[in-house]
Amino acid sequence: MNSLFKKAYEKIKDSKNIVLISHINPDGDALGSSLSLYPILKNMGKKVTIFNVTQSLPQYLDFLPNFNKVTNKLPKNYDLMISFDCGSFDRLGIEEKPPFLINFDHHISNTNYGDINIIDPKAASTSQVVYNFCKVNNISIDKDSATCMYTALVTDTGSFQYESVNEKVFLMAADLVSIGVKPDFVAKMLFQRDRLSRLRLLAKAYDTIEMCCDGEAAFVEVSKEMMEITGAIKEDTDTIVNSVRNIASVEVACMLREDDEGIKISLRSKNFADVSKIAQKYGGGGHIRAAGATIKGEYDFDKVKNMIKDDINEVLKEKE
Ligand SMILES: [Mn+2]
Repeated sequence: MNSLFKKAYEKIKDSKNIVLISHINPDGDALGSSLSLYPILKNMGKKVTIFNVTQSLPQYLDFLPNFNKVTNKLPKNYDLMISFDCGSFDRLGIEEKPPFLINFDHHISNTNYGDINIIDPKAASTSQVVYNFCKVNNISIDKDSATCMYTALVTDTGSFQYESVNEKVFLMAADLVSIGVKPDFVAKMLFQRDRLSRLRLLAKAYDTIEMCCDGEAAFVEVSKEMMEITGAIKEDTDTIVNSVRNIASVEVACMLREDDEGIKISLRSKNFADVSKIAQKYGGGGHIRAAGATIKGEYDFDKVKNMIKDDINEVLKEKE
């Protein structure tokens, strides 16, 4: 890993015009880790574009330093692209292969689509991979970068609750706080700026919770109609599946959401089930405890539930 970090740094030093890119519909880790490198590369005198193909970026992340510099226009001439938190090339949402690509990620399912692939599935967030990259290369991290890295860490660990959280995660967080990150500020920005439309949507969605597999699994639905009635937006659906996973007896939670392409399934598990297996079966991906896929074609909620129920039963057998 250290030699890859050094190789990547040499490539960055040799480049002039750099594009930082993260996956479509970015989360806190995708945007946070890409934004964290921006001040560092600017300091090195590079021309930097922060690109994301998504039309409307998640508002809850608008406090991240340099958030307003994210653009969905790719520059014509650039010599290096660096991708963050993106498991496969198609999730970047660009057509042409970049001249050179460095791929920073922590998804075990990463397809190694870059010229340099720095994938650490043990990392709690991609921002931890970027942090390690900085440490190995003695790159100093300023407060803006630290705030982005910290936010990415908080969001990707469910506020330091997941199994990925270990001593290294807290040491990184402590180091970032010593640089000037204010954890209460980040927490207020992330969790205390809720929208009424989101709460209204939660009420409707929770009403659809259906238990199955002897209480070890649960489904929850989000229809287009619910979204319209409540005025909710897509990011309002983000935490629903986690809340369903939080039911005491539940090992696997599955949210089904209607969108233009079909029915999107989001899966979570608590202790042992590998839900990435289910997501992969339907062309998606993710982590052992959090994964997703889109089921295209003529499906309704009940059809998808019946299909997924068998898959859930399979992964529930993994116990012991
Ligand atoms: Mn991530």
